[in-house]
Amino acid sequence: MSVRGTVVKLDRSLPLVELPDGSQVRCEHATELVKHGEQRAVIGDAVEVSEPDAHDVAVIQRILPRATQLVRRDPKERTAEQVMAANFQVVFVVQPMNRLNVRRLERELVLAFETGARVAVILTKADLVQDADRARAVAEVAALVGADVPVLVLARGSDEGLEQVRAMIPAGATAVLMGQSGAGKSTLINRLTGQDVRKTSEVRAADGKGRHTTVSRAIINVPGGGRIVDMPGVRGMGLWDAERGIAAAFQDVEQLAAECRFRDCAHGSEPGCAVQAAIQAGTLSQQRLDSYQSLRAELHQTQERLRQQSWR
Ligand SMILES: Nc1nc2c(ncn2[C@@H]2O[C@H](COP(=O)(O)OP(=O)(O)O)[C@@H](O)[C@H]2O)c(=O)[nH]1
Ligand SMILES: [Mg+2]
Ligand SMILES: [Zn+2]
Repeated sequence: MSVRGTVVKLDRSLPLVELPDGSQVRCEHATELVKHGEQRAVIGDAVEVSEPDAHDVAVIQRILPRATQLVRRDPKERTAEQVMAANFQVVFVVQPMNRLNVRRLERELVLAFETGARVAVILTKADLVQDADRARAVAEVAALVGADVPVLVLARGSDEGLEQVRAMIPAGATAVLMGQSGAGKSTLINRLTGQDVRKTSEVRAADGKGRHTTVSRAIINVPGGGRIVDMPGVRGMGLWDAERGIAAAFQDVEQLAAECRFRDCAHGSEPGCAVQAAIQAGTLSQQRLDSYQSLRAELHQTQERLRQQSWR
């Protein structure tokens, strides 16, 4: 006998799986799953588990196909992917407005778009910047993400933005929070739940980074709404399979590139390069082209390593 469940918590001990009756059980992986190349359940996975044993531990027999997944390159291994979360409908990319990092945002957007889920950007800490800087940051990000991606703003001491976040996580939906430590992810979850369900940490003044207080990944219920996943400890965000993500995050560049005279234009000094023409005209920044090309190069490198590995 087995039952369906959802992985709702991952920490240093066994995955916690929520069963249809609402109870939760610690689970081990069936040896068949782990034997052939580390098939482990991730947060959000739908799984089939056996009845718990006398020690209240059940066994994950099967991981069901994932509707969506967030994947990065395994930071410890150059040619392995790492799935970080599964079966969510929304990805929130969170950045603090007082330390907006556009290059990082571009990378996060590639990873977010690659999932195929809806994407929104949340700019936190609006209370820490002047109104003019705030308007500039929102405009800059809105231009970067395009019209289809909402840009929401959060500030301490104000409820603005919070309802918009809530509206994107209706009952039945699951959202994933992506963003550097210190960005305000745990704070947002606490505000959504009205409880201190996640530990927050002071950021270091020097670099604005938070200490990693939370090590567990968990799905948290939003009262009156859906669920949200806090993903702490995400330092490296290397690209794995990200063709679609890059295409979505850099639509502007790719649209221009489609108009270059040569199909394989490197957007350098080729004649008839629409990308260079846009840079000359000031409608595309050199920095954005640089990001695009370096993310593509990173992806290419990963694919190349994978090819070499499978050759051996
Ligand atoms: N001023 C201000 N501080 C914030 C805001 N959101 C989060 N913080 C602070 O930023 C620090 C890091 O927040 P935390 O939620 O732990 O970030 P996380 O690492 O992304 O989970 C904490 O000291 C929070 O109190 C905000 O909107 N305004
Ligand atoms: Mg946190
Ligand atoms: Zn070109």
